[in-house]
Amino acid sequence: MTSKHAEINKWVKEMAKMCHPDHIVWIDGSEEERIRLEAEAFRTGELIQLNQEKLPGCVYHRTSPNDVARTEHLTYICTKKKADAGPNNNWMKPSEGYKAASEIFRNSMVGRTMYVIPFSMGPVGSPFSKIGVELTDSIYVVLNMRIMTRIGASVLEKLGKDGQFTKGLHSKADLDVNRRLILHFPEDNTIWSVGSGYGGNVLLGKKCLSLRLGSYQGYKEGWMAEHMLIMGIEDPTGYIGYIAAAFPSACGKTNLAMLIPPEGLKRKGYRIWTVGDDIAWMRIDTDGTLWAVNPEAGFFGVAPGTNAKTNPNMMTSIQKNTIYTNVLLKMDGTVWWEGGDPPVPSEGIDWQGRPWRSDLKDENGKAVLSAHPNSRFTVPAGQCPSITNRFEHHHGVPISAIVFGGRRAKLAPLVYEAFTWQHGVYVGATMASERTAAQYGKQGEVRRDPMAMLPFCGYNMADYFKHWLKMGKLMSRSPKIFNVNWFRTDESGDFMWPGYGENLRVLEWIIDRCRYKVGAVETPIGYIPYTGDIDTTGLDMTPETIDKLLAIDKNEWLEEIKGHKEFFDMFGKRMPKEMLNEYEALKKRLSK
Ligand code: GTP
Ligand code: SPV
Ligand code: MN
Repeated sequence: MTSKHAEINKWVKEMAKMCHPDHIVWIDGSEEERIRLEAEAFRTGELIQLNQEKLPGCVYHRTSPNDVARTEHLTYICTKKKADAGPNNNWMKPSEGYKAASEIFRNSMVGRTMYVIPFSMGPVGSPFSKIGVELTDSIYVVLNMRIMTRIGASVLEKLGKDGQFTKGLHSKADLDVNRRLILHFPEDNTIWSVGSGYGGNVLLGKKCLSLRLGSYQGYKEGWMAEHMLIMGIEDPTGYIGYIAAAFPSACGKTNLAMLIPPEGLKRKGYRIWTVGDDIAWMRIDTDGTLWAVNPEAGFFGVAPGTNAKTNPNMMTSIQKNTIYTNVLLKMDGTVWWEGGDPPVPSEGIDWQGRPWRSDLKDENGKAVLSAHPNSRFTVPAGQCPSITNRFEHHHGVPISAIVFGGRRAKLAPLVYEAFTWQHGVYVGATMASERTAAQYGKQGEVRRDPMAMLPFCGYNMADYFKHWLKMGKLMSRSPKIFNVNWFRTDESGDFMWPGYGENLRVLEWIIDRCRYKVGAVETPIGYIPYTGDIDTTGLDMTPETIDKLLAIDKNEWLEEIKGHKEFFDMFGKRMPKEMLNEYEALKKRLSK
């Protein structure tokens, strides 16, 4: 089979000439096709079928042990000019990138099948959607793309004879970390990923297209591609306020997006609607306000820590039609992970395929993990009980508040509100968070991660800040901007805030601020709540603890902002002067 689209046909032929697959299969997205591909993957061991009585439609996959998270040091932006990629990205010249990767792609698919996956980010045919075609030698990738995006015949139909599309090429090659490259060519609308089989590296619609190429296109075309969840908060009057929130990888987006209100707030009449858990595309609509869509069709969520208490909606979602990656495989053909629902299984096969027992200790006497800390599940968004009925709507939802946040054991208060849009951009631009298992590198180390986009901004971040400032000016009414921190710890290192569903108590304040229903205390870093304005009904928490959660230590902040300046200085003259002005103003407020 080929398509009606001459450019696609020609490109598939060229890529096949380089990779040399035995067969080429065009993916149509049908149920029959899913069953056929799964059966083949069961035969080869690429997938294991799970207990179909307990987990109908669910399958299991292990990645190679050296291939369990995004590899940012092997991820490149290939633009003609180095300065266009910026100091925030690894850079290669496009010609060098193509050359280095071709050497790994060459003959990488001998003995394998190349699957051609036409996919749409956003509903097929919606004016705000983007189409891509991913070529891959992995059935696991095909089946994940089937859940995470809209794939198949309808997408090709939409492209017609000459529609625009992103060219994505992926091969597992030999899964050698020394022969792995994740390359983006924004100027060619092309992605080449080789040598990996891990989600964020290989599901090219997600981080590669929707964020790295997307952010670049948004900059050129006047919209925004962000690493944000989108959720609706329905208040007791039936009004739904929508927020978009950017937290770095594994910092709580999925959990927040589908939280279940704590008893007291539920009784008040609060209800949550999930729009997205990882990516937001936002644009200014004809009414002059900011609207957001989730371009994805599924969730690729972190397993550890997910249980019926922390995230009941997700536990309900993942009982069927789910792909589990790098979790514990139990003897009864079901799955488990650290922080999963009790009871802890006594034995199973761990994420590396080794026998595991709950009393197993490593050489240092520490419990051996059954699941990798970045183990994940892939699940259709439609299975989430709180999914919004606006999911397929091309307008998406109007955004009242933008929320930034990260993991900060110290310093950052539970919540604060920026004074203005420009100040809010500064708050986002100076975000920092402790590194998590979602990326390689030293865990727990605090690093700057502006707008949670450091690994995903496909162009010079100074230009990205400029773009944010400009978008604010173009809006007739811009969302208010907030910062939250669920991860502040006390003297003994325990989280002071209960988190998860209880986070709604903070969102209630945020929405009330957006509707001018509640006052606030002015501090040097922004507005914070009056202690009594955070509803703690039913929480075992004293006003003193709330005060501690909201405390701002001027000296610690003066120390912190030295890092802001250092970060900005990396961008030299390209850094917008508004950001430097905000820095000076903050310094002055803190020194008073
Ligand atoms: P990516 O998919 O990597 O972009 O991550 P994410 O931001 O969607 O993170 P996710 O919601 O999956 O949470 C990651 C980890 O943080 C999980 O282990 C959660 O259990 C934990 N977590 C989420 N929300 C909270 C919270 O409010 N408090 C605490 N203490 N932990 C949380
Ligand atoms: C993240 O790391 O931010 C994720 C998972 O959402 S991945 O798709 O692997 O990037
Ligand atoms: Mn993410």
